[in-house]
Amino acid sequence: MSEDLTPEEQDLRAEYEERARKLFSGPVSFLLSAPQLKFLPEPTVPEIAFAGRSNVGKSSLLNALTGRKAIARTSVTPGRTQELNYFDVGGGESGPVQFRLVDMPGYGFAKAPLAVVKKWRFLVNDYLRGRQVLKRTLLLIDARHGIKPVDHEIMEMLDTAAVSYRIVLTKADKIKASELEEVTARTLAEARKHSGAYPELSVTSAEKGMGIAELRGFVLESAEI
Ligand SMILES: Nc1nc2c(ncn2[C@@H]2O[C@H](COP(=O)(O)OP(=O)(O)OP(=O)(O)O)[C@@H](O)[C@H]2O)c(=O)[nH]1
Ligand SMILES: [Mg+2]
Repeated sequence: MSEDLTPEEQDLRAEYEERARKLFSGPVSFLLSAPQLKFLPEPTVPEIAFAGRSNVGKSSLLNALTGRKAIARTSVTPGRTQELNYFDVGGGESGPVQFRLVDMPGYGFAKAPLAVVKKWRFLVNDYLRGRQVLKRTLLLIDARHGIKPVDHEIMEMLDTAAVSYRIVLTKADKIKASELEEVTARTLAEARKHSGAYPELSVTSAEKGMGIAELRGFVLESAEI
């Protein structure tokens, strides 16, 4: 989704993509799993969070970005990820950790017990509102469904908390090209009404690798702002 960039902007993006490719093919490691805010790591490294409805493909996208099959656990059972799961990118012999990816628990699954929903709200609200080192959030939306009311709620919460987020359409391999075009246009129009939303989208398929290199570049760029 970068048709209207100047040549300079295109060069800059290409540079980010290349640096990101190298970085993601180096060390990426699981750091910790935080069921409560008091277990978060020291806020010394930039963080990029992955948010979205349960089953939208957060963990799968994280795996695709890092080129690892199962660094983040994926599941056919909604609600698999219940904590904030942290992954270090960089580090080891390659130098300091460059940034951290945060796989968040999914929201909005029908069978969630009330206690789980409440716990989720507290954890995610507090994290998103209060985290100084959180640079950007990727808000994942299933390309088959587009933005649902429950996504809307989260977008409003992010707007209010002044968290900058980018919408990422997932599972693009599951629909026809014409449908993808339609949902992209519709979602982009909606994003442009939200103060916190980045005015561009990413269209991805973790399964087919679509949009992954570009998104890696965006993640690195976000970590460095
Ligand atoms: N076809 C296709 N399936 C995908 C894609 N991404 C994820 N899936 C499938 O969607 C299901 C859910 O994926 P997860 O990555 O576990 O979703 P999640 O958002 O992390 O789910 P929770 O942790 O429960 O919130 C799995 O069966 C994945 O294989 C994709 O790009 N294409
Ligand atoms: Mg998950």
